[in-house]
Amino acid sequence: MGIGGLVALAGIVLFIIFRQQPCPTDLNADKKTDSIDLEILKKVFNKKVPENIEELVKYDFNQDSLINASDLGILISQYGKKCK
Ligand SMILES: [Ca+2]
Ligand SMILES: [Ca+2]
Repeated sequence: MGIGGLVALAGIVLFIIFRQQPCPTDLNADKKTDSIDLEILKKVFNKKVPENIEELVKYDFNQDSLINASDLGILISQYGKKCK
């Protein structure tokens, strides 16, 4: 395979990765953001996110180390939307 083939292949791989990027607000991974995700966020609402705690990092959509109204707002902005 020549360099052109490699570049084409890399492009395809990147395209697939980009396409499969999950929605951060889809917390139960059912490909949409809805009331279930809202309930999940409620359980961790107002918690601080210590560094290196993977469990909580996924709820902190704007990565400000707090799970609060800002993150709720991001979830609401995606509410009812399907993941691509
Ligand atoms: Ca969901
Ligand atoms: Ca946050």
